[in-house]
Amino acid sequence: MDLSIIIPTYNEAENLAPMLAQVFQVLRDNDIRGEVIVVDDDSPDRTWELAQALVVRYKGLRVIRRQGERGLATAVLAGLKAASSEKFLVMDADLSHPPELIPKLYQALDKADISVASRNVKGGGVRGWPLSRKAISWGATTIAKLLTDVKDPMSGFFALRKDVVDGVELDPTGYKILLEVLVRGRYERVEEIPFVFEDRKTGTSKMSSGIITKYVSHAWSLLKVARTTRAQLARFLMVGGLGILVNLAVLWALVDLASWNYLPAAALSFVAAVTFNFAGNRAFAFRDESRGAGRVASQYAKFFAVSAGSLVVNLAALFVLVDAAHLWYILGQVIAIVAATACNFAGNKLWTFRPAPTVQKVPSVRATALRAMIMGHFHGYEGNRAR
Ligand SMILES: Nc1nc2c(ncn2[C@@H]2O[C@H](COP(=O)(O)OP(=O)(O)OP(=O)(O)O)[C@@H](O)[C@H]2O)c(=O)[nH]1
Ligand SMILES: [Mg+2]
Repeated sequence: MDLSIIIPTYNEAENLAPMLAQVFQVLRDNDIRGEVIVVDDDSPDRTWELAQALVVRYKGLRVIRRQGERGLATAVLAGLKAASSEKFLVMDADLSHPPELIPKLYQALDKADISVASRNVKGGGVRGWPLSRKAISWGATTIAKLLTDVKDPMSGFFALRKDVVDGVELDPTGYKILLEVLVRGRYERVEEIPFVFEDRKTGTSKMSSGIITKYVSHAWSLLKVARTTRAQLARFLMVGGLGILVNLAVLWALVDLASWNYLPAAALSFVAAVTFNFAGNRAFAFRDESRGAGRVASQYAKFFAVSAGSLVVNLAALFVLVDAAHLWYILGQVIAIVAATACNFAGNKLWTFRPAPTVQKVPSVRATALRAMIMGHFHGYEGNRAR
């Protein structure tokens, strides 16, 4: 078996037969040995019954009828679990996704781990969408850009190798399963293949306002774990924002409750905020899971140095902007804060929380041979032979 095609359906009785005819035709024409898994959530229009009736016509058609469960993402996951090949493809049943693209997505997996039918690369697009739908899609994609570099992470038409998701815990509450795979999956290369999304011709849409709120909460849960620098920066800024509150709260408590002078109080509240930011950035922004008191202490020292350095950058920039460039000091301070924050982020990303070197790789045969030759040369004998 070369490819497992997963098609989630809900009330797609009108589309399913022509859709499957096209899919199996494409597989035959391209010599792809494939299975098609229809995952239906007990549709009221009995799509599952129609699918089961078609099993005799199409060898390779399998039907999963889920009862008492509803949801696109969980349906796709159920299909992935049941799939029996090493390569998976996911597509909609409503003929929005042209089956002719299946071979391209499949072949792309020779070089890539994930292939995406993309509306947002040259040659791709959407046809027949009203402006409101385009606006929603644009908003959702903008949020998603924090999470991944893929241009169309909202696509429902994509293929992947099994190892990308094997053993990876996916969160089935999400609606956009590709986005989930892109954030949590294990992969190196993604290829995007342009396609034009056709609006569904028949059947009813499952788009609703509930889907938007669900999407926002899904994106939020992914933002907490995404590995892109943009996501790290977003989390870093959130921690920093809370850090300002910690600073002010400690300052207020020391001055107002403990009657400290405001200057030593400010020094201590700076230390408190840096400590808070350190913990928040380690756990949340950079998700550093390294252990050991020594490592944490050295990270804390580095973090403190970067924070102090950023303060110096802030003051130096402010001085230059106000004194030399004659800017209004408030505007100067805004620019100086941006510069200091950038230094702070870069310093901590590249130095404080730089991932610890992973376990050394097993040396390659060639490297070992080369080393033996060099050592042999130095010691006056050739490799291990003369021993
Ligand atoms: N099994 C299952 N399939 C679903 C569910 N919701 C949607 N689908 C299927 O998932 C695919 C995509 O859903 P669509 O309703 O077409 O979503 P969309 O493409 O964003 O929006 P429209 O094309 O405007 O309806 C279709 O094949 C649906 O039948 C669900 O809860 N369970
Ligand atoms: Mg659709």
